[in-house]
Amino acid sequence: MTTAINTKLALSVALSFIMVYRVQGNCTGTPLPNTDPPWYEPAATNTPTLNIPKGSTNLAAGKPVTSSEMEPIIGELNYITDGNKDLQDVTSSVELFGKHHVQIDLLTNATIYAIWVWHNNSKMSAHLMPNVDVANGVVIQLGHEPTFTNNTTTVFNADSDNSLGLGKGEDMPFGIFQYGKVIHIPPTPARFIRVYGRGGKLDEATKYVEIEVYGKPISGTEKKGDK
Ligand SMILES: [Ca+2]
Repeated sequence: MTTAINTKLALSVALSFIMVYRVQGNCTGTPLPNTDPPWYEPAATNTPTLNIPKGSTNLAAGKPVTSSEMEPIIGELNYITDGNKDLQDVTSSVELFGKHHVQIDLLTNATIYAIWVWHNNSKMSAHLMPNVDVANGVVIQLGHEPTFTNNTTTVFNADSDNSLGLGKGEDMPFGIFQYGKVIHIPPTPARFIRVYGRGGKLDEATKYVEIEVYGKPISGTEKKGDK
């Protein structure tokens, strides 16, 4: 009888020890590595390097901006090319909702080498920490006419489920932070640039702070604009 009790007691103590060990292991052990592939590209945490031919400039500076949404939720469309990239400044960015595009007329035919896009989140807080919000489904097209009906080139497509109807893309969504996202492209002739969006990780709002388009004008093709 005593032997049976001792055996039972020993088993109980052993079980308790195992339970304590497991609990402690769960609390203080090394976390298991997250093996899920990243679904977005983390934002740059320093100013990115712009690899463009000598003599290239930001051809979008001060150029006219139009959109599929003519009444932004907050801000004015021309904030996208006004040169103000301060994420904390409420007059630096324009907010659009749902599926949309913004379009810049470079007012010249040009050869384009890179596009640099700055987003914010709808709370104006993307300067505090990278990747709190992620730009989803961004598609960038270059074209020669404002309607983008012919001869357009898609140079970036992160719309993985084709929710914008422009075809599925293989590019990654990207984290939002103050240094923006640089997209280098093969030299591409264009006059117009369209940037599509459909919100971010946090909500369906897209907030554009600035879009820069780096290239070289093709001489003799400059047009007069409102600005
Ligand atoms: Ca701006």
